[in-house]
Amino acid sequence: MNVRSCFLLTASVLQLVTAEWNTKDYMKREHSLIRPYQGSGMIIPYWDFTGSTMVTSNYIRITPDLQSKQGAIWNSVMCYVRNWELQVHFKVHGKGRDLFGDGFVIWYAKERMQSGPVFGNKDYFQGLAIILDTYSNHNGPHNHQHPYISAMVNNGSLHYDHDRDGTHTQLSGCEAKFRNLEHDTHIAIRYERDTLTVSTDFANKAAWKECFSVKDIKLPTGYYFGITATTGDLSDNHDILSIRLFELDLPDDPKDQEDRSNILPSAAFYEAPRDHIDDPKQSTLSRIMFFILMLVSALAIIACIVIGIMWYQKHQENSRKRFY
Ligand SMILES: [Ca+2]
Repeated sequence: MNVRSCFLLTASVLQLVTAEWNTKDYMKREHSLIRPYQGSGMIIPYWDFTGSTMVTSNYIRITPDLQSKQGAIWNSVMCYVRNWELQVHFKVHGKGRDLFGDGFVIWYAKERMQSGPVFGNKDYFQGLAIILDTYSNHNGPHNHQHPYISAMVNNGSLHYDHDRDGTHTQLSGCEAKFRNLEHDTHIAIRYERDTLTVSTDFANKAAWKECFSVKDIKLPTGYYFGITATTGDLSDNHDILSIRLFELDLPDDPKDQEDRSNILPSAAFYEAPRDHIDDPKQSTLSRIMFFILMLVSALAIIACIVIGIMWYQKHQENSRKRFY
């Protein structure tokens, strides 16, 4: 047994001892990505990659630490697991000490391999996005620091607003310093009986810390897992070391039998307070109403003054007539 295999064995024993998740949870190989990544040649079983993505024997680099890069890796098998936990081992690192970006997103989406403006994926997507945003685009008053982890559920009608860092469409979020760390960084996305819980292990403690939890999230079955990342003027290496999907071992519940293949993704609760963008029609309408009201008031005041002056002049004339 060489040093490396001894280390790996120790690491897996440690993982078994320290793991918080149910050991009966079953890892689904067809939705997971673990070393060695490659099958024969450049093919990764069950996964496709695009853009700047580069596969090495130790990690999958979605973007290098260079400007204007965009990459993606997508699972090629639709997921029909109803209650699951996705664990991603990643590393975001780069030369930049104060300036870096843009971040990466872990997706559970209807459509795959469609590049676009949302961290390398299409906008108006259908599904769930767990956004690990390292760069703050928001110039207005901040309610959080970056890097920031947030969740967005979209039925295809919502736009991800980069200029506001998606704050008005986020379900919840937490600040998280996961960049340029020496130790391993992990994130767990758990979807159990319509509750979405995001936890992190960034403190090198081999224990999960809850970032946020949101109830009443309805996600269809038959979507794809994927990870996309982008760099712009600022950059970072966005590396993925492993992706593990576990089917949760839960007590039987008849609700799990309900057909979820044709529903639209939905969320019952959105985060408050958050930055709102008013509906432009309403805003224009209220501005017009306000203007009309002001105009009517001004006209009424002018009319009163004119009538007053006329009455005064008439009164003066009458007085003069009386005296002369
Ligand atoms: Ca951002």
